[in-house]
Formats: sequence, structure tokens, C-alpha cells
Amino acid sequence: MSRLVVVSNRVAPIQEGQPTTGGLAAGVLDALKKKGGVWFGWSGDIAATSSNKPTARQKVGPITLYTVDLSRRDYDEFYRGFANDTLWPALHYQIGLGRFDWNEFAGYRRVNELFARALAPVIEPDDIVWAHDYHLLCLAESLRELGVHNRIGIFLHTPFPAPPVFMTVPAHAELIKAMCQYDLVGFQTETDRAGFADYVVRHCDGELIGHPRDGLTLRAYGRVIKTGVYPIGVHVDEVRGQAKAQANRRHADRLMASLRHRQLIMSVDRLDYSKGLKQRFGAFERFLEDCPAARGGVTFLQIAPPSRSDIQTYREIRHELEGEAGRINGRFAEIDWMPLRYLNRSFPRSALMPLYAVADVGLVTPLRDGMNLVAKEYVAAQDPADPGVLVLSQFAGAAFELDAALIINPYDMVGVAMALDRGLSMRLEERQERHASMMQVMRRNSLDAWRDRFTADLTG
Ligand code: ADQ
Repeated sequence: MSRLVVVSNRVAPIQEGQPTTGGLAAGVLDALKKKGGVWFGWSGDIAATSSNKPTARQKVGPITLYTVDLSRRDYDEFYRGFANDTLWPALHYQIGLGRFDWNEFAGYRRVNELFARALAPVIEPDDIVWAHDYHLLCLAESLRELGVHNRIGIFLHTPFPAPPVFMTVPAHAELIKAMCQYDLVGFQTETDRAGFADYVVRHCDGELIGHPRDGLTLRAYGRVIKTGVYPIGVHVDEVRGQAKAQANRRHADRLMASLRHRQLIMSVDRLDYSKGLKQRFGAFERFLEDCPAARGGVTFLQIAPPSRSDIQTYREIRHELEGEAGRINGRFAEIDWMPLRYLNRSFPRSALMPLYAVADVGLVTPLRDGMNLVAKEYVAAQDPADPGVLVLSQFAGAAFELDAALIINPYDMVGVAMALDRGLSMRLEERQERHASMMQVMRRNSLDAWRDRFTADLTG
């Protein structure tokens, strides 16, 4: 039987057989436990020099974890520079926030080559290789140069933009050529796949082959590249179980006691400009302006731990949000009511799920998002007998499936304010219907389905 070799920028630390982070790590780990295999990536450590060989090897059941360390220069050019300060903004349509440097692009390629050199000796003839995300667009190219002929696929967790947006990255042609060395390129939504296919057909002299019914297959650079749409999901029953468990409810109970029967709007994000937090704060302010009756009766809880704080744009957005939160509270707060609670910290998943469950409205308003698992976790955590309402950005990948949410445009403050008002006053029957409809889709497109469909298409 073929083994699965998973490659991601970071290998998630595993404790007691479980990854310490959510989503992707959980899905990948399940697949590896079932099939047995290898998980390869950066250790998260900076060393004096980067290594061509794995610097650590750890065995967890049928899984072998291999990690490499990166030098400061590689980390700066590959991770902090090209991956997160050029590709991330471009993939999220935030071209005004990105910058480009050919040296950093060379560093990105160098680390993809380094990964390939460290990984190639580990790969056995029947293995299938599954790379994850925008950090590794050039990995298959580097593996092919080393003579690796195995099936290699990549799943992009982020959006893939329309070609004119992608072309703002000066190295766009090199990146697409490298992506065409994969056998399978997977996306979260049809829009993302169409962006990639459109680029290949229009700008690489590529062609569509086969029947669209069988998926979209492209021919370019003398190769055949399958593309597919695999919306990532969550383990719905596990989320609800965590939300209900008495042992997890300490934070949720404290929150409920402090609310004193006020209604709760809740958002949870990494602190990232793509998540639309600034526009969201503005929409909440607009809601307080437009719905004076809600003042004193509704609290908005925003949980947003800092991420990538060694990048200037991330420091700026954090600073800006602190100012906005203070201003909105200064404007509307009463002696006994603070409208906006802004927490710059993370919570363990076990504590987060019961918090979702007590929120009347889950407010998820990214400007662009590959999927957004918070939206799915929020829905899965609800009590089906008395569920909360999801207000969801049309620009999150999740909106393609969760069309029973209140879908909004995150740039439209009035529209978001109106949706908040509507969500907070929605009748039980409508809430139940919308929730049941979203649960049906989420059960079908589970995390298991995501993984099984991708690995089946990569194998076949
Ligand atoms: P992210 O941008 O990190 O992921 P998202 O999908 O919302 O975004 O969150 C991933 C996980 O992190 C979720 O399980 C969530 O519970 C957890 N998380 C988020 N904020 C947290 C907080 N404040 N405290 C604790 N946990 C928190 C990328 C893409 C997404 C895509 C995922 C998976 O950007 O679009 O959905 O990968 O493919």
C-alpha cells in the first residue's frame, strides 16, 4: 500500500496523539494515522545554517515526523518576506499591502529546494506526496529536478485570485510554471480553481482537456495537471461534543455571568488584515448608531491573537484596531456596559467551542478567505434546538456552502449593521431552519471527505 507523505511549512507539535492546533493539522493527522506515512516541514526553529537533511525525526504511531531548521536569512526571505509579505496579500486580493523583492523570491525558491533535497531520500517509490499551501508552490519543481517521479499534489488553503491580480507579483510566470509540475492542484472553491485555470489557458498556452464532468484537467509545459475543488471541513460531532462538555465550560460560564442576559455577538480570528476586523469594528459602530434600542443590550466579543507580528503591516493593523476599539467604547460605553470586548489572546479549542455555543450571532467578515473554519465551527457548536445566527462574508470560501447564513459584503457597513439587527431578532423557527440546512452541507463536506477526495484524486 502506498504511504502518504505530507509536506507543510510547519509540522504541528503532537501531544497524546493529537495536534495542538486545529483544522488542517487534525485533518492531515487523521489521514496519516489511517494510511501511515510521513509528515515533513519546518521545525519552527531558527538555526545558524539551514540543513539539507532533516534535523529531527520523531515517531508517533504509524507516522514519522521529519523536521528541518531554517537559518535566519532563509526565514526572513522565504517565510517573512516572499511567502507572507508578497504572496499572502496578492492571494487575498490585497495588492496595495504587498511588496516584492527578487532576492526574497530567490530565498523562497532556495527553501523549496532545500525542502526537496531533505525530503527526496525519504520518499519511497509508491508514496504519494501531498504538499500544503502557498509556501510550497515550487516544491514539486524542485523534487522533479531531483528525479522524483511520484504523484505529487498541492492543496491551496488560501484563495487563488483572478489572473490580473496574481500578475501583480512580478514572479507570477515562474510560480505558475512551477505549479504545473504538480499532478494535482486543489482549491477551496470553484472561483479559485477558475483563477488558476484561466491563467494557464490564457498566459501559458495551456489547454483544457477531458470532459469538465471529470474535473478540470489542463495541459501545459508538456505535462497534464489535474485540478480539483475540495472545500475543507470540520468534524461536526466533535465540535458539538467539545461545545457541550461541562469540563470545557469555565470561560463560557464566566462570560455568561458577566453578560447579565445581554445578547452576544462573537468573532474569532487570527489578527490579520485579510479578516476584515477594521471594517467589522466600523460595522458594529454603525449598528450602535442605527439601532439605538440595542445600546446597553448587546455585547460584541472579538478574540484575535496577534499573528506574524514580525511583519510591519501586521503591527500596523494591530495598532489601528487598538485605537478603534478604544474609540468605539469611549463613544458608546455606559457606567455598566462596555459594547466591545477586544481580547488579543488565544484560547484552546476546548474553551473556544463553548464560547461559540453561547453567542447569539457569529460574525465572520473576512475581505477574502480561502475557507474560514471559524464559520463552520461556529455553526457546528450550536445547540440545534436553539441555534445562533451566522453572519458571513460573501468573500469567504465558506459562503459557497453555507448559503443559509446571512450573507453580507464586508465593505458595506450598513448592510452588516442590518444583518446584525436581523440576526439578533430572528425567530427561533428561522434560526433552526437555517442551522439545519448548513449542518446538512457540513456533514456532507466533512474533514474526512476533504481528505479522502483529495488523496483519491491524487492516487488515481
Ligand atoms: P486561517 O487563516 O488560520 O487558516 P481559519 O480557517 O479561520 O483561518 O482558522 C483556522 C483555525 O484556527 C480554526 O480551527 C480556528 O478555531 C483557529 N483559530 C482562529 N482564531 C483563533 C483564536 N483567536 N484562538 C484560538 N484558535 C483560533 C487558513 C486559511 C483559511 C482556511 C484554513 C484551513 O486562511 O481560509 O479555512 O487555512 O484550510
